[in-house]
Amino acid sequence: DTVVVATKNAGKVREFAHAFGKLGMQVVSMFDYPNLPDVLEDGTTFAENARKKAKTVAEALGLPVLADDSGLQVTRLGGEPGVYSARYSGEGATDARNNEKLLQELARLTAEDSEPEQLADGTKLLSEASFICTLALYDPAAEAFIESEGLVNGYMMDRPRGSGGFGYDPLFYLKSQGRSMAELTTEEKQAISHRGTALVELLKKIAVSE
Ligand code: ITT
Repeated sequence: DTVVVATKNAGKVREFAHAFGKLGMQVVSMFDYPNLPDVLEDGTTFAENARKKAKTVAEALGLPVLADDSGLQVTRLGGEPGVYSARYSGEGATDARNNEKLLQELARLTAEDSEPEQLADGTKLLSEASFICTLALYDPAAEAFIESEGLVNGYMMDRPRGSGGFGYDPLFYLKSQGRSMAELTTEEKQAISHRGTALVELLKKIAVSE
């Protein structure tokens, strides 16, 4: 009834706790295992990093462990920040600094684009973008992975909107919702997000493998 998630990201913990809570399961995270060493995320793909986090922690604990590697890809920034999403603003990166850095990069795009698409309130949509989430579940007894991926498409805005979610959510606009990702409830975000989609996919694969 307990799922170990190899994450130190409080936003991810909240979303996994919400999703697994609905299935009657509890989530424990790396906040509950403060003595485990950090996993160096040096992979070149989301999948590689997710596998590395899941396997390292699963072998340390001797339990099956789920890991999430995710990020934002901005089309007009050549897919950046991508696998560097968490470290976009450099040493000591925080969500706030990463968003600040992204807004600076987007401001450059505004200068290039004289007629960006605008919302009714004047917010500019500066680039297409996607959130991507790769999940890896590693079972050390079986020495086997189950993996899944989810993606959601949207647009980068020139100013933040909303206070929900985490990370880059306040800058990510969803035309289908007429709102930013940070203006959705956890439940609404789960229904459409990269993480929600990846989780549904993973649960299907687990059901098939059992
Ligand atoms: P763990 O590795 O401990 O899980 P992390 O924050 O380092 O935590 P990642 O390496 O996967 O996680 O980096 C993900 C980055 O992408 C991070 O900057 C997040 O803020 C951002 N991100 C991921 N999912 C997001 C979401 O649903 N909404 C907004 N930003 C998200």
